[in-house]
Amino acid sequence: MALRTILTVPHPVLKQVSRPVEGGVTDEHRALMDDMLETMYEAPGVGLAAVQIGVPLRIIVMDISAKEDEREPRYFVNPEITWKSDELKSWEEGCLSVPEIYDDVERPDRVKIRYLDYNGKEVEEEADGLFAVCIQHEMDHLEGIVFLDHLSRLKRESAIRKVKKAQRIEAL
Ligand code: K1U
Ligand code: ZN
Repeated sequence: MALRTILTVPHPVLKQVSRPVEGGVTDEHRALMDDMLETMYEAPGVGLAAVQIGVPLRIIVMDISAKEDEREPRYFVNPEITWKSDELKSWEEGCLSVPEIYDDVERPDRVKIRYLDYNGKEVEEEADGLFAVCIQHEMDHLEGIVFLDHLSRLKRESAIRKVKKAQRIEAL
């Protein structure tokens, strides 16, 4: 396993639409998911899309258990949302590609999803709470969308300026 670099806004790769995994989940995809998970835990974060480490494939890893000693990693290959609740909920979101910036985003409260797991098995399940927020946030990444795109232009531009400034200071 290896730690990968997480791209930050406004990196152009974060705007790419990720391509589906074709021909099933292979050892190569599993090695990528292992690296993604290690990178996510180290950051630390609760989710990560492959495009955030510069690989525009429809793969997401997640662990919303919030217990360091009892990890519950989850893997989503080619995820699809098959149903969204009409009820919306606002949640304060963060993003490893937009460090130190948090803001409220309104999304469907519950969603049903279909995906392939780590072993390539098809799974269908319903997500609510942080799981619903996180899977929708990560699936946005697969479409080249970051949570800032749900905010006003003023907030988005201010956030990007802050991230760029922090990077300039870090590089000194
Ligand atoms: O960059 C990402 O896509 C990951 C992001 C996922 C997310 C979190 C909260 C709401 C929506 C989406 C993060 O993990 S941000 C960091 C974070 O939430 C966290 C960090 C340490 C402990 C617990 C949470
Ligand atoms: Zn994110």
